[in-house]
Amino acid sequence: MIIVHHLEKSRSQRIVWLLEELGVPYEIEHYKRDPNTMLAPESLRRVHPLGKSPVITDGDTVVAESGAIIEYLVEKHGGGRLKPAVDDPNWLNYQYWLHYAEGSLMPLMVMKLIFSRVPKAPMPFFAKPIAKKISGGMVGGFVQPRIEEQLRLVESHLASHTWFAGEALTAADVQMSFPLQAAGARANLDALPHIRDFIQRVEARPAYQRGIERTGPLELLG
Ligand SMILES: N[C@@H](CCC(=O)N[C@@H](CS)C(=O)NCC(=O)O)C(=O)O
Repeated sequence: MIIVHHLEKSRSQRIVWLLEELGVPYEIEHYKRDPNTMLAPESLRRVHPLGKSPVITDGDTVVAESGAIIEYLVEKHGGGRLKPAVDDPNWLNYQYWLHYAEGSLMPLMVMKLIFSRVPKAPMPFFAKPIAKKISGGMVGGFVQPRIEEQLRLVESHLASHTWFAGEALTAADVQMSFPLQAAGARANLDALPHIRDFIQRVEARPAYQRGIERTGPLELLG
């Protein structure tokens, strides 16, 4: 039996969605973040040494890293579904977006989250304005313009593709869903209507809804 080790407020939600799309039986082990540090609990390190979510176990096999988990599930349990064949014109799009989500977009989004938390950390009162200035400068001068550039690329791709790899849902959409949902929760998407529509299409899928029933609604770190 596949077990999804699901950390609250995390990107493991999409693995549950993928399993629902594939119709593969699974169980969920729930983990709570430390309320002060927001880090995963130590118990997750007993599953995989990095203690990050998502991680799945399939019998004695442990698979960590969203992209690797998605490829594992699609290859082992997909029976050719949710992935274009290598000679399909959409295969390269599939590969690109599957890797892009965690390789390019998520690191910038995590960077923004971390910098925006710096001024909230405990520190002497006189250090706060300095911390605010440095972290604000990093977000405004470096991170945010790059996130916006990335989102413009995604928007222009979705303007001419229903799903990331063409007209049919693939696992690349599953991988891309989390950063776009996170972007949508933190910014107004009026200027990015194709991203907004993509998120709506994802969240309307019966398989996505079934996943949410088992994990609870998608919540994000503030
Ligand atoms: N690139 C990894 C990132 C994993 C990751 O950082 N997960 C976060 C949750 S969204 C986590 O476990 N954070 C808790 C911690 O670092 O203690 C993946 O996609 O699997």
